[in-house]
Amino acid sequence: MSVKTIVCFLIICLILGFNANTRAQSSQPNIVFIMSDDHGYQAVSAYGYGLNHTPNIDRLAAEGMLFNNAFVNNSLCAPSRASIISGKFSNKSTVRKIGDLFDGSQTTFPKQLQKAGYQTAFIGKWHLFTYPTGFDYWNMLPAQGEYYKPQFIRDNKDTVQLDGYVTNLITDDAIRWLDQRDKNKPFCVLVWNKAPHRNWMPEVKYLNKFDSVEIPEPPTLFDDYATRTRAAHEQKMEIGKWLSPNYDLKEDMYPDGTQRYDNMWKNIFARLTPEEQQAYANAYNPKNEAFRKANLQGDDLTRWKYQRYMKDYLSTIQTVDDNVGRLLDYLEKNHLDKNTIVIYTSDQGFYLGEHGWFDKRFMYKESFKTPLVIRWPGTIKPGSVNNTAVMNLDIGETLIDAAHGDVPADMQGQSFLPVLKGKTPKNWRKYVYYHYYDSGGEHNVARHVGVRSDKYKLIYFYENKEWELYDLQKDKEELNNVYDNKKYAKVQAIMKKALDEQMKRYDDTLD
Ligand code: SGN
Ligand code: CA
Repeated sequence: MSVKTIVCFLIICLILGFNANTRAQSSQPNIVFIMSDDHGYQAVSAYGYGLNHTPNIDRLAAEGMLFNNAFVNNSLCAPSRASIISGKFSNKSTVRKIGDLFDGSQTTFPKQLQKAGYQTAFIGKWHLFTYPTGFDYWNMLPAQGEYYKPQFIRDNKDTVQLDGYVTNLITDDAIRWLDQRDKNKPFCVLVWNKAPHRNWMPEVKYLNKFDSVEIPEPPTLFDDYATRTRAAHEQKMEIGKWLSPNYDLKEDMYPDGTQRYDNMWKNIFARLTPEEQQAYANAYNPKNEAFRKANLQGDDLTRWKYQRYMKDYLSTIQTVDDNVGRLLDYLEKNHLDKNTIVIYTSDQGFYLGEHGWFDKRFMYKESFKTPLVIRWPGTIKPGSVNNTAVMNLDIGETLIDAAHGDVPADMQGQSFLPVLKGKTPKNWRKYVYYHYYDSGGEHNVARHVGVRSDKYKLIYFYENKEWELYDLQKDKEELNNVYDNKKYAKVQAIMKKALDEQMKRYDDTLD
């Protein structure tokens, strides 16, 4: 063989090898899907609200795409999760309300990824009341899970209780699984946090994180719901009225246990080690002492509660962000970052004092819209900001699409892979359909359906037979209900027709 032949042969090998490599690199990306519980977009600093600083989630946004219009179909934990996993609206996902049993025999996106050759894992808060299916490995929190010394149910159904703080433990296990996975297969790992869900228990190191700052109040903290229908007046989620002194606001580390929330707090506090309890007492007692002395009343008291609520809530997010950073570092150190899609989102948005509220459930923007940030080097242009109306139930189809798997016919979302590539398809949805089914109960939010277009939002509280219509361009805070306003007669008719069409399309009814 001449030298020339050998050189040619080597070059051909190199080209073939390079091609095989790039094929392997780009054809089936790995997936790290991080989701938190009740993380409002206002508390992701990349969204620009100035409440806190989340450098690691922001890094994903800087290197990937931030979605300004990501919505959920039903702003409650279990229903949203069921829709994400199954790619279906609540009437088809089998979970309309918390406590409904998720039918794990249905088609789901993790199962489709498995069929496409992926190894899949689930770690963290599941909350679907049947065991996960479609995962090669799972390790879930029972029900809502606990912040401190949490129990986990492993995929062999054993329950173990671990010392430590839940957000760190979930990521520890995700990293452990990543380390021992089959390195010849693409992977998809769901890392689903409990934080920042109520009752907002910060990690000890962040107990004093926001002591010296004043969290800016939203302009609607003292909303009077002037133009709204009954539902907004009758809810039970006002910060001033419905947050409990100990369980929520940590006003007393050692309550006497006579109230329901006292007992809940006592049980939770008992999970902390003596050192952690001492750290909590040290952090809160002086502030609580000053609070008692001030003897605040009325709006001043609400303002204080807002500060306490927000500081605890934001502190729990600090640990979430740290753990996003740990996962990103892991990917980089293991040379996985280039060929891995990383998603950060929440099961729904959350009220951070807007309209005077905590919690979610309503189709108003703070709980309807959810944070969504996706990084995928080589496919998503770094620093992209996207305004396409995407939904929680699109994520699964998008991932199947990215993995070259088969999208099952019964999934009802739309793959937004083209959007990630910078092009929104012409036939993209014009309306986002919403249905909240869980009436009464803890926060007393009436059932409602609705549609949102780029310009308007129509909501029908069907238990009350009352309608609301918002002009989203003129009324960004959705404060002025223009339903039955003559000027909007045409819009009203169009939106009502759209609602009918959406209900028919998704085979949904008002029951
Ligand atoms: C618990 C909370 C509620 C919350 C629901 C649903 N109360 O019941 O405030 O709305 O979870 O949250 S608590 O007193 O038990 O903390 S969800 O994220 O699971 O939908
Ligand atoms: Ca939730």
